[in-house]
Parts: sequence; structure tokens; C-alpha cells
Amino acid sequence: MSKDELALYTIYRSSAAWRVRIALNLKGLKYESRPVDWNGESMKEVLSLNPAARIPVLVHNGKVLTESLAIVEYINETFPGPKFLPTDAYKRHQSRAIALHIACGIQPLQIGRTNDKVEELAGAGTGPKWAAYWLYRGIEELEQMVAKTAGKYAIGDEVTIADVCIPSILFNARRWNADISAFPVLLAIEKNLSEIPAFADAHPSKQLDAPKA
Ligand SMILES: N[C@@H](CCC(=O)N[C@@H](CS)C(=O)NCC(=O)O)C(=O)O
Repeated sequence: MSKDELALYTIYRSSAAWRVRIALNLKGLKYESRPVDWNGESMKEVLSLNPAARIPVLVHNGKVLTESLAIVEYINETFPGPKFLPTDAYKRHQSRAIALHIACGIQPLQIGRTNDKVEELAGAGTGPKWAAYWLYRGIEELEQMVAKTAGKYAIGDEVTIADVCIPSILFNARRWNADISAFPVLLAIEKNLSEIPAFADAHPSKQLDAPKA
């Protein structure tokens, strides 16, 4: 048996959990998937582990890890296998800048708690419009960023932490009806990533708690 015990508190369409699933898969790590029900008992367990009440939480040999990008970097440093951060300092910066643009500049503006508060303050139906606006705007900026750096993937032809963040934000854009059809660089990167098993297996549709088709 492996000395590494890994358990991931996840929700199939959580974009932040999706990033961690990709990182675990890229390293070829086996982990126990613990799907969380927002309104159920499992959420109490998450709260006891993460005071910020957010998914994902990864438990590695009893150590509790929160914040998806910090978890991805921990996985990168702790386990053998492919590295998600380029050895070149400038490329490493670029990959982190793209990851942070997505994880801090776009994603928090369209999560459940944000949309719910917008609805509460601005009225019924405003949450989805808010989410679509910020997704479109952030992804339009992202397209310009990757147009300067991309090869097959976001930073040239190596898979980096930037790529770990791209599929879920495009998925969320479609979910909230933001039209991303005019962003060819991102769409090509998304297609190339979808051909990598570690990315394909992390897709929401492949998760234990995904709705049955
Ligand atoms: N910065 C956190 C964000 C985590 C996050 O926003 N998770 C979402 C699911 S994708 C969540 O737990 N949302 C709870 C809410 O909307 O209240 C991370 O990257 O781990």
C-alpha cells in the first residue's frame, strides 16, 4: 500500500476542486474522492477542516490543505512526476500570472455566494447576468494574455499551472451563458488539454457525484 493517503473533498463542478483533480492526475496519484453535499452533513466536515467553508480541501496523511493553487503547488513540490511550474523564472511568472488572473480575477466573482448576494441586493435574475458579465470580461482579457504566451498549451508546449486553471473557467462561462466563441487561442488550448488523460479524467462528467445522464 502507498504510504501516501490522499482524500479530496470535492464537488463535481467546483472549478477549484477541478484544478486539484488535474494536478493529482498529472502526478498519477490515487486519491479518495469525497463528494460534498452543500446542504448536507458532509459540509459540516468541510467546515471543521476549512473555516472559509470552501471546496476543495485535500487531506494528505492527516495534513489539511486548502486553497486550490496552494494545493497545486504543494502537490507539485511533494510528489515525483511532471512539474507544473517551468524552470525558467520568467515563464514561471507567466504561468502563475495566468493562473492568478483566473483564480483571483475571475472565478471568485461568479461563485454561488457572490451570485446569491448580488441577487439579494440587486434583485431576482441579476446573479446570472453578473456572472456572465465578469466571465466574459475576464476571459476576453485572458485570451489576450495567452495570445502572447501560448504554443500547444498556455505557456508554449509544456503543461503548467496556467493550464490547470483554464478548462474550468471556460466550462463556467458556458454554464452562465457567456459567449466565448470569439476566443480561438483559448479554445485551441482547451481542445489540446482535453486530449491529455489527466485532464479528461478530471472533467465534472467523470466524477462520482456528477448527475447521471
Ligand atoms: N480561492 C479558493 C476558492 C474556492 C471556491 O471558491 N470554491 C467554491 C467552489 S468552486 C466554493 O466553495 N464556493 C462556496 C460558495 O460559493 O460559497 C480556492 O481556489 O480554493
